[in-house]
Amino acid sequence: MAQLDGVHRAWMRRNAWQICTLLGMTILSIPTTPFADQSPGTSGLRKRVSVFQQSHYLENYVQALFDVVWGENQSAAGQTLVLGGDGRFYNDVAIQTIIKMAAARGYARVLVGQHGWLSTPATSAVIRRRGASGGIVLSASHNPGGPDGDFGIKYNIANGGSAPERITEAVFARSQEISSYRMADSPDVPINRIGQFRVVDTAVEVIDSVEDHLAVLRACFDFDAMRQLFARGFRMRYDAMSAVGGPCARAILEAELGAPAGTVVNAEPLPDFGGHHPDPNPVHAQELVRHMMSDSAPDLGAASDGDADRNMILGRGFVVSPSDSLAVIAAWAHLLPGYKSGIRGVARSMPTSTAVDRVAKALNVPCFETPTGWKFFGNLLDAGEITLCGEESYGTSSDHVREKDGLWAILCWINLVAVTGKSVEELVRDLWRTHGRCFYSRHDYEGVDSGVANQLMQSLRERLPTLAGQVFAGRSILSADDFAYSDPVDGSTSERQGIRVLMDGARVVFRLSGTGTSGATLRVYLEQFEPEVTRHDMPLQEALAPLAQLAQEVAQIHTLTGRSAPSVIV
Ligand code: G16
Repeated sequence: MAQLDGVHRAWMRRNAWQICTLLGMTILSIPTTPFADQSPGTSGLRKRVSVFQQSHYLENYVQALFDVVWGENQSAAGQTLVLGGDGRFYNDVAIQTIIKMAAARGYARVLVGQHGWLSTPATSAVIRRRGASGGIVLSASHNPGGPDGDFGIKYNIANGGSAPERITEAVFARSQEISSYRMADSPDVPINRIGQFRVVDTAVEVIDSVEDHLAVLRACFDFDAMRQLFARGFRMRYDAMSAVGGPCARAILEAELGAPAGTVVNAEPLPDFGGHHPDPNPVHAQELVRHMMSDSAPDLGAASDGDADRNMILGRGFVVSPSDSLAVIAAWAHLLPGYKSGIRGVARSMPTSTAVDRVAKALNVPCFETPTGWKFFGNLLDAGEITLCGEESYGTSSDHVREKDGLWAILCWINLVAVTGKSVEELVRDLWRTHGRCFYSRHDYEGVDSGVANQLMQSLRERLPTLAGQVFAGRSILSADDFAYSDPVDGSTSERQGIRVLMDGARVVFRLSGTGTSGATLRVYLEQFEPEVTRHDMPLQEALAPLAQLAQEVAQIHTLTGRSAPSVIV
């Protein structure tokens, strides 16, 4: 190589994998047949671990992905891939497979998080800071892990955000026709230590899994104010749920901000999340909720999920709904250093409550309503249309990365407590007092037979034109539709994104989850607006009981599924 001129060197790099194949060196071409079930859901391909453990299953998907991103038989010469996951069972095996496939594809560099760990927001931060062409996140997010749990794979593009539907759909289409995949025949890379390695012509760099993320977060917040807050005796508990958020939370909260050791609990990432269901909501983070409701509760409670992009916030004896959390952050963002010149706009997923809409209106900034799925925020963020976005499913973030970011949201709250002098509960009550309270809850009917769930949605769709004017559970329906979204930036459209039933000051939304791995989950989202302060203390489910009854009747849930009550209420 040393004797070759630049043109030849570039040609050799571009064609590295073909050359290796020709010379019978280290690239294997392995015959395979398609798997029919590789269609991705709301956020990547998620399946049981046992499904991913089938021979060729992961390899087929990665080959299809590379074929779509680079073109069939085209090399990724000169490109950088970021690779990591939430540390769940099978993460380590999948990482080695993907490193070898990336080498076979001719990537110049693969940046792997140490131990194979990179949270979803950290992956986004690494892609953006290091100019990578994309990244692979190995995670099934909040789904349980372990040999009997779930596994998942998701591709993020050069802006650091999840691949849009046109890419994920193309990957599925390609996965249905592939007949072989290529991978380097090389030993495993020791990913537990930071260092540089080589696989064929690819430089594999094992990087610190929190450094880039931390650097990005530092630019958003007033670390001095937060340090002083902890020094004054402010106390919190952060439950990392034995998932990948632990190391970063410790590095920031305990090492940088001076929170006492032990502030972060369940901080060690474990392949089975220590048996936890790593979903930060009052149902699955019960231990934290109990602690926050007890006499020894600290000032703030927080939790994040498997890949640390979701978050839950609690005050002392007080649960903050994710929709309210987004609205509070939007209302006070100008007090945070990264947003001191104000926010350009906000976005929320359609089923998320309209609390943030009211704040946006008061701030005179636009508020966008997108389908469920973080990927729909990407264009709006890139185009500078919005600064903040969030979802009812415990996701909140800003334009500092292109993913939701659990730790970012938690730091927002700590920083806001520090600079306003208000408690978590006071911040939320201020929101309600100023803008009215959106009583909001999601009722999930899990494990419904897929055929029955689809029939229920179909039946609702067919009855849509007749619903307006009808009365259910004593409430008159004003209008009903099937949410469709037209992306204002690229004009792409997404239809059939959920049934909206509107009443005066209230709303019920029906949709099927796109992240489950067995059966179907019917999600019913209930929202009741209450401007009257004296009624803000009504127990949440009591305030929403009439809407829950209406939802049952409109969608004939009991008749069609046999379920008279949801299995999970968040
Ligand atoms: C994913 C998506 C979110 C979505 C959530 C729930 O989150 O990124 O945008 O709100 O799933 O989706 P569904 O209601 O279809 O189950 P995560 O944290 O699982 O990646």
